[in-house]
Amino acid sequence: MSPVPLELRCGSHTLLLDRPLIMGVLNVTPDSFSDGGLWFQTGEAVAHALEMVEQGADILDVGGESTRPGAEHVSEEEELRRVLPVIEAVAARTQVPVSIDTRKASVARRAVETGASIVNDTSGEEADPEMASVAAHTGAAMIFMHSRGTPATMRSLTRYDDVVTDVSSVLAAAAERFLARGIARDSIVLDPGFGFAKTPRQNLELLDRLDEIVGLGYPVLAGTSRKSFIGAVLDLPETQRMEGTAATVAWAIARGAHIVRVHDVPEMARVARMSAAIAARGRTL
Ligand code: HH2
Repeated sequence: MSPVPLELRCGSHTLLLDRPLIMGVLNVTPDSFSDGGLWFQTGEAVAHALEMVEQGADILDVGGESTRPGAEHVSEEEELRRVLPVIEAVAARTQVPVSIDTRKASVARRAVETGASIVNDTSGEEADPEMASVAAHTGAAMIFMHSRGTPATMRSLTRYDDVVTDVSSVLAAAAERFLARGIARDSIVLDPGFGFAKTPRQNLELLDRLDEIVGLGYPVLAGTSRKSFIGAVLDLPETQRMEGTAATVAWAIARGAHIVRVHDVPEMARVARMSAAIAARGRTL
Protein backbone atom coordinates (compact mmCIF):
# COMPACT_ATOMS: atom_id res chain seq x y z
CA MET A 1 0.00 0.00 0.00
CA SER A 2 1.35 3.48 -0.91
CA PRO A 3 2.04 5.86 1.97
CA VAL A 4 -0.43 8.70 2.66
CA PRO A 5 0.58 11.77 0.58
CA LEU A 6 2.32 14.53 2.56
CA GLU A 7 0.10 17.26 1.15
CA LEU A 8 -3.49 17.73 0.11
CA ARG A 9 -3.84 19.61 -3.16
CA CYS A 10 -7.08 21.53 -3.53
CA GLY A 11 -7.22 23.79 -6.57
CA SER A 12 -4.66 26.53 -6.05
CA HIS A 13 -4.31 25.67 -2.33
CA THR A 14 -1.94 23.13 -0.82
CA LEU A 15 -2.47 21.91 2.73
CA LEU A 16 0.42 20.25 4.53
CA LEU A 17 -0.61 17.08 6.31
CA ASP A 18 2.15 17.26 8.92
CA ARG A 19 -0.39 17.89 11.72
CA PRO A 20 -4.10 17.18 12.10
CA LEU A 21 -6.15 19.75 10.20
CA ILE A 22 -9.31 21.37 11.54
CA MET A 23 -12.30 21.59 9.24
CA GLY A 24 -14.81 24.08 10.64
CA VAL A 25 -18.49 23.32 9.95
CA LEU A 26 -20.61 26.07 8.44
CA ASN A 27 -24.19 24.92 8.01
CA VAL A 28 -26.22 27.47 6.06
CA THR A 29 -29.42 25.61 6.88
CA PRO A 30 -32.49 26.10 9.06
CA ASP A 31 -32.50 22.48 10.24
CA SER A 32 -29.00 21.02 10.81
CA PHE A 33 -28.98 18.70 13.79
CA SER A 34 -26.88 20.79 16.16
CA ASP A 35 -26.64 24.33 14.76
CA GLY A 36 -29.63 24.60 12.41
CA GLY A 37 -30.73 28.22 11.89
CA LEU A 38 -27.73 29.80 13.61
CA TRP A 39 -25.93 30.79 10.39
CA PHE A 40 -28.83 30.81 7.94
CA GLN A 41 -28.39 34.47 6.93
CA THR A 42 -25.47 35.12 4.56
CA GLY A 43 -23.95 37.91 6.69
CA GLU A 44 -23.98 35.82 9.85
CA ALA A 45 -22.60 32.79 8.03
CA VAL A 46 -19.69 34.80 6.59
CA ALA A 47 -18.91 36.37 9.97
CA HIS A 48 -18.91 32.93 11.60
CA ALA A 49 -16.61 31.58 8.86
CA LEU A 50 -14.09 34.36 9.43
CA GLU A 51 -14.31 33.83 13.18
CA MET A 52 -13.52 30.11 12.71
CA VAL A 53 -10.47 31.03 10.64
CA GLU A 54 -9.24 33.27 13.49
CA GLN A 55 -9.86 30.36 15.87
CA GLY A 56 -7.71 27.92 13.90
CA ALA A 57 -9.82 26.40 11.11
CA ASP A 58 -7.70 25.08 8.22
CA ILE A 59 -10.70 24.35 5.97
CA LEU A 60 -14.24 25.78 6.00
CA ASP A 61 -16.97 23.29 5.10
CA VAL A 62 -20.06 25.05 3.75
CA GLY A 63 -23.30 23.06 3.49
CA GLY A 64 -26.80 24.08 2.42
CA GLU A 65 -28.67 20.84 3.04
CA SER A 66 -28.87 18.97 6.31
CA THR A 67 -27.92 15.29 6.10
CA ARG A 68 -29.32 14.39 9.52
CA PRO A 69 -31.53 11.28 9.46
CA GLY A 70 -35.01 12.26 8.28
CA ALA A 71 -33.97 15.73 7.02
CA GLU A 72 -36.14 17.44 4.38
CA HIS A 73 -34.92 17.27 0.78
CA VAL A 74 -33.73 20.67 -0.47
CA SER A 75 -34.05 21.65 -4.16
CA GLU A 76 -30.93 22.44 -6.17
CA GLU A 77 -32.10 26.02 -6.60
CA GLU A 78 -32.60 26.55 -2.86
CA GLU A 79 -29.29 24.87 -1.97
CA LEU A 80 -27.44 27.15 -4.41
CA ARG A 81 -29.27 30.20 -3.05
CA ARG A 82 -28.01 29.31 0.43
CA VAL A 83 -24.38 28.44 -0.27
CA LEU A 84 -23.14 30.49 -3.25
CA PRO A 85 -23.17 33.97 -1.68
CA VAL A 86 -21.43 32.59 1.41
CA ILE A 87 -18.75 30.78 -0.61
CA GLU A 88 -18.13 33.81 -2.78
CA ALA A 89 -17.68 36.15 0.19
CA VAL A 90 -15.61 33.72 2.25
CA ALA A 91 -13.29 32.76 -0.64
CA ALA A 92 -12.69 36.45 -1.34
CA ARG A 93 -11.81 37.26 2.28
CA THR A 94 -9.65 34.38 3.43
CA GLN A 95 -6.86 32.14 2.17
CA VAL A 96 -8.39 29.14 3.91
CA PRO A 97 -9.78 26.64 1.37
CA VAL A 98 -13.55 26.28 1.27
CA SER A 99 -15.24 22.92 0.77
CA ILE A 100 -18.77 22.39 -0.47
CA ASP A 101 -20.70 19.78 1.50
CA THR A 102 -23.34 18.44 -0.85
CA ARG A 103 -25.04 15.37 -2.28
CA LYS A 104 -25.56 17.02 -5.69
CA ALA A 105 -22.92 17.24 -8.45
CA SER A 106 -24.63 20.31 -9.94
CA VAL A 107 -24.24 22.16 -6.62
CA ALA A 108 -20.61 21.03 -6.32
CA ARG A 109 -19.85 22.38 -9.81
CA ARG A 110 -21.36 25.82 -9.19
CA ALA A 111 -19.70 26.01 -5.78
CA VAL A 112 -16.26 25.30 -7.24
CA GLU A 113 -16.85 27.91 -9.99
CA THR A 114 -17.69 30.37 -7.20
CA GLY A 115 -14.56 29.75 -5.12
CA ALA A 116 -14.76 26.40 -3.33
CA SER A 117 -11.70 24.19 -3.84
CA ILE A 118 -12.81 20.96 -2.16
CA VAL A 119 -15.83 18.80 -2.99
CA ASN A 120 -17.18 17.13 0.15
CA ASP A 121 -19.37 14.42 -1.33
CA THR A 122 -21.80 13.13 1.29
CA SER A 123 -23.94 11.10 -1.12
CA GLY A 124 -22.10 7.88 -0.24
CA GLU A 125 -22.81 4.66 -2.08
CA GLU A 126 -25.54 6.44 -4.10
CA ALA A 127 -22.84 8.77 -5.44
CA ASP A 128 -23.51 10.64 -8.65
CA PRO A 129 -20.52 9.81 -10.93
CA GLU A 130 -20.62 13.43 -12.07
CA MET A 131 -19.40 14.48 -8.63
CA ALA A 132 -15.94 13.05 -9.35
CA SER A 133 -15.89 14.79 -12.75
CA VAL A 134 -16.18 18.15 -11.00
CA ALA A 135 -13.00 17.44 -9.06
CA ALA A 136 -11.23 15.83 -12.03
CA HIS A 137 -11.93 18.79 -14.32
CA THR A 138 -11.21 21.59 -11.86
CA GLY A 139 -8.36 20.25 -9.71
CA ALA A 140 -10.54 20.56 -6.60
CA ALA A 141 -9.86 17.99 -3.89
CA MET A 142 -12.44 15.26 -3.41
CA ILE A 143 -13.62 14.02 -0.03
CA PHE A 144 -15.57 10.80 -0.32
CA MET A 145 -17.70 9.94 2.70
CA HIS A 146 -19.21 6.51 3.21
CA SER A 147 -22.99 6.46 3.53
CA ARG A 148 -25.91 4.38 2.39
CA GLY A 149 -29.34 5.41 1.13
CA THR A 150 -30.63 8.91 1.77
CA PRO A 151 -31.18 10.84 4.99
CA ALA A 152 -34.72 9.43 4.90
CA THR A 153 -33.65 5.77 4.63
CA MET A 154 -30.16 5.47 6.13
CA ARG A 155 -31.31 4.53 9.64
CA SER A 156 -32.59 1.20 8.32
CA LEU A 157 -29.42 0.39 6.32
CA THR A 158 -27.07 -0.65 9.12
CA ARG A 159 -26.41 -4.32 8.29
CA TYR A 160 -22.73 -5.07 7.71
CA ASP A 161 -20.72 -8.29 7.83
CA ASP A 162 -17.98 -6.32 9.54
CA VAL A 163 -18.54 -2.58 9.56
CA VAL A 164 -14.86 -1.60 9.30
CA THR A 165 -13.99 -4.07 6.53
CA ASP A 166 -17.15 -3.25 4.58
CA VAL A 167 -16.69 0.52 4.84
CA SER A 168 -12.98 0.19 3.98
CA SER A 169 -13.71 -1.74 0.81
CA VAL A 170 -16.29 0.85 -0.35
CA LEU A 171 -13.76 3.64 0.32
CA ALA A 172 -10.93 1.79 -1.43
CA ALA A 173 -13.13 1.17 -4.48
CA ALA A 174 -14.17 4.84 -4.56
CA ALA A 175 -10.52 5.94 -4.47
CA GLU A 176 -9.71 3.60 -7.38
CA ARG A 177 -12.63 5.07 -9.37
CA PHE A 178 -11.41 8.61 -8.68
CA LEU A 179 -7.87 7.80 -9.83
CA ALA A 180 -9.28 6.22 -13.00
CA ARG A 181 -11.33 9.37 -13.63
CA GLY A 182 -8.22 11.53 -13.42
CA ILE A 183 -8.30 12.90 -9.85
CA ALA A 184 -4.74 13.21 -8.52
CA ARG A 185 -3.76 10.86 -5.68
CA ASP A 186 -2.90 13.81 -3.47
CA SER A 187 -6.36 15.33 -3.94
CA ILE A 188 -8.36 12.42 -2.48
CA VAL A 189 -9.62 12.20 1.12
CA LEU A 190 -11.57 9.26 2.57
CA ASP A 191 -14.13 9.45 5.36
CA PRO A 192 -15.93 6.52 7.04
CA GLY A 193 -19.05 8.67 7.53
CA PHE A 194 -19.70 8.61 11.27
CA GLY A 195 -23.44 8.59 11.91
CA PHE A 196 -24.37 7.73 8.33
CA ALA A 197 -26.15 4.35 8.14
CA LYS A 198 -24.38 3.18 11.30
CA THR A 199 -25.59 2.24 14.76
CA PRO A 200 -23.91 3.80 17.82
CA ARG A 201 -21.91 0.59 18.34
CA GLN A 202 -20.76 0.57 14.73
CA ASN A 203 -19.62 4.20 15.02
CA LEU A 204 -17.60 3.33 18.13
CA GLU A 205 -16.02 0.34 16.43
CA LEU A 206 -15.15 2.44 13.35
CA LEU A 207 -13.49 5.01 15.58
CA ASP A 208 -11.47 2.44 17.49
CA ARG A 209 -10.36 0.74 14.27
CA LEU A 210 -9.83 3.96 12.27
CA ASP A 211 -6.19 2.95 11.72
CA GLU A 212 -7.45 0.27 9.30
CA ILE A 213 -8.99 3.02 7.15
CA VAL A 214 -5.83 5.13 7.45
CA GLY A 215 -4.02 2.02 6.18
CA LEU A 216 -5.73 2.46 2.78
CA GLY A 217 -3.05 5.08 2.02
CA TYR A 218 -5.15 8.26 1.75
CA PRO A 219 -5.73 11.12 4.15
CA VAL A 220 -8.68 10.30 6.43
CA LEU A 221 -11.30 12.73 7.68
CA ALA A 222 -13.27 12.01 10.87
CA GLY A 223 -16.58 13.83 11.31
CA THR A 224 -17.72 12.88 14.78
CA SER A 225 -18.61 16.32 16.14
CA ARG A 226 -21.68 16.34 18.43
CA LYS A 227 -23.09 13.24 16.73
CA SER A 228 -25.78 11.07 18.21
CA PHE A 229 -23.49 8.13 19.08
CA ILE A 230 -21.86 10.53 21.58
CA GLY A 231 -25.35 11.29 22.87
CA ALA A 232 -26.04 7.54 23.08
CA VAL A 233 -22.99 7.00 25.32
CA LEU A 234 -23.37 10.09 27.51
CA ASP A 235 -27.15 10.47 27.38
CA LEU A 236 -26.77 14.17 26.59
CA PRO A 237 -28.31 16.47 23.93
CA GLU A 238 -26.30 18.07 21.07
CA THR A 239 -25.63 21.20 23.11
CA GLN A 240 -23.75 19.19 25.76
CA ARG A 241 -21.55 16.96 23.63
CA MET A 242 -18.36 19.07 23.60
CA GLU A 243 -16.37 16.82 25.97
CA GLY A 244 -17.63 13.69 24.24
CA THR A 245 -16.56 15.22 20.93
CA ALA A 246 -13.14 16.03 22.41
CA ALA A 247 -12.69 12.36 23.33
CA THR A 248 -13.56 11.27 19.79
CA VAL A 249 -11.22 13.86 18.23
CA ALA A 250 -8.34 12.73 20.46
CA TRP A 251 -9.04 9.07 19.70
CA ALA A 252 -9.33 9.69 15.94
CA ILE A 253 -5.99 11.50 15.92
CA ALA A 254 -4.35 8.75 17.97
CA ARG A 255 -5.55 6.30 15.31
CA GLY A 256 -4.08 8.44 12.54
CA ALA A 257 -6.87 10.78 11.31
CA HIS A 258 -5.55 13.68 9.21
CA ILE A 259 -8.57 16.00 9.29
CA VAL A 260 -11.27 16.43 11.94
CA ARG A 261 -14.56 18.10 11.02
CA VAL A 262 -15.84 20.05 14.02
CA HIS A 263 -18.34 22.69 15.13
CA ASP A 264 -16.32 23.88 18.17
CA VAL A 265 -13.19 25.08 16.41
CA PRO A 266 -11.11 26.76 19.15
CA GLU A 267 -11.66 23.97 21.64
CA MET A 268 -11.06 21.13 19.16
CA ALA A 269 -7.99 22.88 17.69
CA ARG A 270 -6.46 22.64 21.19
CA VAL A 271 -7.52 19.02 21.58
CA ALA A 272 -6.00 18.25 18.17
CA ARG A 273 -2.69 19.94 18.96
CA MET A 274 -2.42 18.14 22.28
CA SER A 275 -3.34 14.77 20.75
CA ALA A 276 -0.83 15.27 17.93
CA ALA A 277 1.90 16.13 20.43
CA ILE A 278 1.22 12.89 22.31
CA ALA A 279 1.15 10.90 19.06
CA ALA A 280 4.54 12.42 18.17
CA ARG A 281 5.81 11.83 21.75
CA GLY A 282 6.73 15.49 21.89
CA ARG A 283 9.11 15.39 18.93
CA THR A 284 7.45 18.52 17.54
CA LEU A 285 8.05 20.61 20.68
N1 HH2 B 1 -21.22 14.92 8.72
C1 HH2 B 1 -22.22 15.78 8.47
C2 HH2 B 1 -22.23 16.56 7.31
N2 HH2 B 1 -21.23 16.47 6.42
N3 HH2 B 1 -19.16 15.53 5.74
C3 HH2 B 1 -18.16 14.67 5.95
N4 HH2 B 1 -17.16 14.55 5.06
N5 HH2 B 1 -18.13 13.87 7.07
C4 HH2 B 1 -19.11 13.91 8.01
O1 HH2 B 1 -19.04 13.13 8.99
C5 HH2 B 1 -20.20 14.81 7.82
C6 HH2 B 1 -20.19 15.62 6.64
C7 HH2 B 1 -23.33 15.92 9.47
O2 HH2 B 1 -23.07 16.92 10.42
P1 HH2 B 1 -23.64 18.42 10.38
O3 HH2 B 1 -23.17 19.12 9.15
O4 HH2 B 1 -23.30 19.10 11.64
O5 HH2 B 1 -25.19 18.26 10.36
P2 HH2 B 1 -26.29 18.37 9.23
O6 HH2 B 1 -26.01 17.32 8.21
O7 HH2 B 1 -27.58 18.13 9.98
O8 HH2 B 1 -26.22 19.73 8.60
